[in-house]
Amino acid sequence: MTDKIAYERHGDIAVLRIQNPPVNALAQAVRQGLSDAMDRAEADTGVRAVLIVGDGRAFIAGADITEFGKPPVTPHLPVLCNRIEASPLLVVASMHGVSLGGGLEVALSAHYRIAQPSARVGLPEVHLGLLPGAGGTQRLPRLTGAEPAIEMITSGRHVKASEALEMGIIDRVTEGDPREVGLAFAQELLDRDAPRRPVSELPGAEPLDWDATYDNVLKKGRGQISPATAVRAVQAASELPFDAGLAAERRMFADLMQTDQRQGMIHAFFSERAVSNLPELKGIAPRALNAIGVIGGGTMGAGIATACLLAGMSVVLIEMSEDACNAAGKRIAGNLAGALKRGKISQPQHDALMGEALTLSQSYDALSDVDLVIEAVFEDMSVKREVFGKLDAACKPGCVLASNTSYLDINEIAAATARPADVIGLHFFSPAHVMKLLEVVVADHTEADVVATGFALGKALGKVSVRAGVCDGFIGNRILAVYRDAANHMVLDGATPFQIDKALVGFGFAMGPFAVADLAGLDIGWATRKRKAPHRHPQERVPTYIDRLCEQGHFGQKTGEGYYVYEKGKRGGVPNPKIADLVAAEQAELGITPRPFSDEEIVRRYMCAMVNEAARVVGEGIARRPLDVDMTLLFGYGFPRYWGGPMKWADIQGLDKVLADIESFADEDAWFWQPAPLLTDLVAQGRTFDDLNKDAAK
Ligand code: HSC
Repeated sequence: MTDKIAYERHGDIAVLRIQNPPVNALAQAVRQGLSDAMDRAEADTGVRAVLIVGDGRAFIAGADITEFGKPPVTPHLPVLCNRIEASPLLVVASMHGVSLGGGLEVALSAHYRIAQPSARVGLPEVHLGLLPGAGGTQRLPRLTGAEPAIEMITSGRHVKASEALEMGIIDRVTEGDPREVGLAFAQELLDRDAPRRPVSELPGAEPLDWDATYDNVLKKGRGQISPATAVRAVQAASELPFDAGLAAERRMFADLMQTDQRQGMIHAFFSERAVSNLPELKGIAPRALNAIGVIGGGTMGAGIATACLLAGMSVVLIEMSEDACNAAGKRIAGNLAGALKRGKISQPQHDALMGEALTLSQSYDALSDVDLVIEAVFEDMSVKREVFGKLDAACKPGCVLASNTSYLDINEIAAATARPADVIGLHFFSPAHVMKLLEVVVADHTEADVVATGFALGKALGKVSVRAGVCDGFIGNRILAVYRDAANHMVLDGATPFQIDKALVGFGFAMGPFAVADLAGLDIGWATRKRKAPHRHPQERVPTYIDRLCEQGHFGQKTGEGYYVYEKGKRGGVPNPKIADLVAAEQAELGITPRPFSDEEIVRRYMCAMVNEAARVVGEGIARRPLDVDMTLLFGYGFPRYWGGPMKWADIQGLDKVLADIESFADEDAWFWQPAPLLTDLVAQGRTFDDLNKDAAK
């Protein structure tokens, strides 16, 4: 027996305690240990029941994800589950913390299940590009019926113990030590001669309209294939005998294991955890974060204030006039009302947040006690510098002074204070109380504990925080500017904005770049074009046809017209017929003969532009690792999770192919398509972006 399972006797009951911290993942040694312990219990004279329980914070968090992609090692989990279920002994699982994926599958192989009230169960394999592969798609529908099982498996959601009880997944919910309540339940079952109750012997699930269910789930997944495949596995649980259903599940699991989507999603899982794990911050304590100041109460400032209030911090928000203070208060109240409606907070919590936790003031003196202040005023260097001068005078020593600028130089902002070591960029994404990404922008003089405080704030607010260096646009907006340019070039050369949007939605983005521009407001891009015009490289191609719309006051969704025309009360828009003429006029002026683009070429050019600029961002140290770029694009820019991020996408395509594409595009526009030195180097060395992630983890 391995040391991952502790075996003990308690009267007629053998207790198998899983000991594989931190979350009892089902690594090979755990599987082997469980299998051996079942053998031992069955050979142990007098044993009539087995209790499986997890030590530490969870029952079992699932199969060991680090083993995926490597050759499978015996005993395989499906075999172990069948072995547990087939035992002549009565098997009971006592669950606490999470029982996820293979963890729930082990529990479903037991004959009875008891759980703590705080326990959660789920089959989240679809979030890894997989489906439950150890009988979950066959056993769960036999307990819950097909529809609830499909909902649970295709969403991957965690189900609370009380709901799992109602659904028939568990038999009892009892508070107490998991070992003790499990023993009492097992003894009770023995005392009343309860029968073994293998789930596999229950009748198969009811029939559904499987094709319609499959189509619905596929559509909802926007190109993600694992949830739709899981529908077919549940179909097998309805139509086939248990063993044949299990074999079908196994085949589908093995097929999904070979997909790019599985690679991308597992990369996303580990990167999401690695992104805020910076070696340079090991052992560095963050500063206090009890009271937060926010300068500016527009959409962004109010969103940041809302996020901080919801995280239990007190907030002092500064605006310039009484009217502006009132407007900011209204925005925050609106945001908090949304949180109340969604059940995130209770009415008394809501009232407390709008009451003593929030101070609205016109005076910087109100900031004298805050621990960290975030400036979210107009994007103008002189305005920002003036604000930071005032913050320097008003805030206590040690207070962290942060700017929410999207692209301005944090070093220049820091220089407006006498304490540049306390200055940092904290770039939130709108709406700040909803969007998950936070770029923590580290300037030349930023102190390490100030960086640690930025990450601590991100964690407290439930954000994915990414370290970025100073440059125009930091990681995300800098890369965005370049792939947007690639899209604009394609419009000049003959693709329509609508075809481009459609092709990118087909790739997995929730929206294409032109629909996003309409949503953000075309005035933003217009202002940026004007700002950049004086410094523009003569070879840069910048279309101006959309400026004609802006000049007429059409700024996208908010005015009802942009690339698309929006009818009041209707979701989404229809292509604006004016665009074709505007583009044609510009093409004529520039002497361009439009050519057709395939959807595949559109995606390829867009992605190559993104990867090339991302490689520059990593090469220059603006992002420390390729995974930092991946997480920025995933959590701030709607990049499809199942590709893992642009760098992972590039690795999957093969960096040599990406480079070859860039070089071929350079035949038409050598200035725009200059290959990033890091990309050229990696191809020359036969290495990948993921190799750089691994180097950084050493
Ligand atoms: C599965 O079960 C497949 C099966 O259906 C079939 C298999 C059949 C195979 C057949 C072959 C023939 N593995 O998130 P945290 C690590 S798929 C390895 O920070 P929290 C995590 O990386 C699996 N490691 O903590 C981190 O490491 P670090 C289905 C795992 O409290 C540490 O644990 N299960 C791991 O915020 C702490 O994690 C899932 O998808 C795993 N399964 O959240 C569950 N799970 O410290 C995935 C965690 O070095 N896990 N780690 O950074 C989670 O959702 C969350 O981690 C928890 C804990 C909610 C468990």
